[in-house]
Amino acid sequence: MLADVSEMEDLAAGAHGAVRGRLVVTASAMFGRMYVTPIVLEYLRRYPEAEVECRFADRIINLMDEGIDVAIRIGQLADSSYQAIPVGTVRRVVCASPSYLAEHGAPQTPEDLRQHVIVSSNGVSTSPDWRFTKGGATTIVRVQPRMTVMSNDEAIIAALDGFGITRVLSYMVAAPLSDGRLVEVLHGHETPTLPTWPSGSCAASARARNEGVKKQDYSRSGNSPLSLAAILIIRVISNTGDSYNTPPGAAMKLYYHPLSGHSHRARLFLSLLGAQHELVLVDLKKGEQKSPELLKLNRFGQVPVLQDGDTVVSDSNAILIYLAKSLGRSDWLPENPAAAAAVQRWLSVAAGEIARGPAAARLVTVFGAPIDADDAIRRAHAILTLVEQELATRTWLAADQATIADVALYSYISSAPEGNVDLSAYPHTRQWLARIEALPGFVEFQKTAIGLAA
Ligand SMILES: N[C@@H](CCC(=O)N[C@@H](CS)C(=O)NCC(=O)O)C(=O)O
Repeated sequence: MLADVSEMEDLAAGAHGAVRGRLVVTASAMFGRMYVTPIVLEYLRRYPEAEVECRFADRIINLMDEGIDVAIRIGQLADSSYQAIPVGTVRRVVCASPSYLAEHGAPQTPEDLRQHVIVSSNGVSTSPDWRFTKGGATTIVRVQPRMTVMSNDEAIIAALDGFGITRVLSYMVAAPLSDGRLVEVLHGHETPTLPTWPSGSCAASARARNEGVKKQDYSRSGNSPLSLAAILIIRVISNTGDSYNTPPGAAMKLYYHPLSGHSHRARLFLSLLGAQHELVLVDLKKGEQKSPELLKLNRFGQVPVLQDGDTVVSDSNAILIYLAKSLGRSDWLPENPAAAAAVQRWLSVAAGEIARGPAAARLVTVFGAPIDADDAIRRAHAILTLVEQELATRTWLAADQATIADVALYSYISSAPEGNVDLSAYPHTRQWLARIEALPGFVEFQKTAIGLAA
């Protein structure tokens, strides 16, 4: 694939000719910054006599009038004098932070948006009408924004801050959606997709002639608008296609709740693996885990549930096993019988002593569960004493490196103080928690200021 890309780039740039002259490139502000700038920099480094002017802005630019040679356009094209190749689609995404959703609940229907705090970005559209389709039917909701901003960056900052719900384009929030800082809402209510096109102008060759570049040189040089457009097309597809162009439903989905430690266990592992996934919020307070849709996925009526294409896996430890096996990560789940047994030993502890100890104690304080708190706290200290003894002589629970055993125990031990389980007598365990938190890709378990954590 890489060889193909390089060959096509050579072809596009005219492998044997000098590449010189100036090209004017336009794209929307965020797309330009995220995807086009790195490619332009590489192009300029590769061809020292080429110049590129980048005009990245969230406004309608008339390509002819403003002398644009190469444009990356998202949306329908009007200019027929430009040669354009669609490279994919982006979606509008309605999203909010887990903290906003924990406080306000998630909208279930587009109409529910009227009861929510809306942050509207004029960067995506100035219309107050948000359009959704479900089963062929279109719903248009007129939103009443509490905050209106000019650019998408500001809308995303407000959403990340937990202020409200916003609507932006999928590529703009691909990273916070995949690492869980934002969560998409209104699944099943699709927003219209928009095509993405890089295009090159034929008019640019006339302009190049006016600037004294001989046509012959120009065509030999390879520095035609189409050459950069071709490179952009190739790179946009090969480098970034997945991050903004993933069709809805293609990524793994984790049905979860931000205050569920079992959900965090699965989410933490997805993040440590760097596995692309979508988080689907299941509102436990509203009992959504018992809805027919969720019961179809997991008849136990609980989160987390992982959906990977046709494969559905419920139970947090089962999800850890599935991910490690399906992604071939024997570093996290060793193949060797004794090492695999050592990992399983701790998965059993996670589903047994940990669930009945620190997890149960926290259920009392965070969810008001009718459980004997003293008994749960006593059980928590019993297992923490064993874990502490184990970690006094080793860095990780089951092997010389972190394994899914460590992932399985992390969430409920780190949040134990929320259930009035004091961790101060367990220094080795606290150092182990810090080691997990320092792992690349670590994602925090949402804290609740309750119990000893208040
Ligand atoms: N063994 C399951 C336990 C999952 C579990 O207890 N999930 C809780 C949230 S932490 C849940 O969905 N509770 C809601 C219910 O049972 O109705 C696992 O490891 O995933």
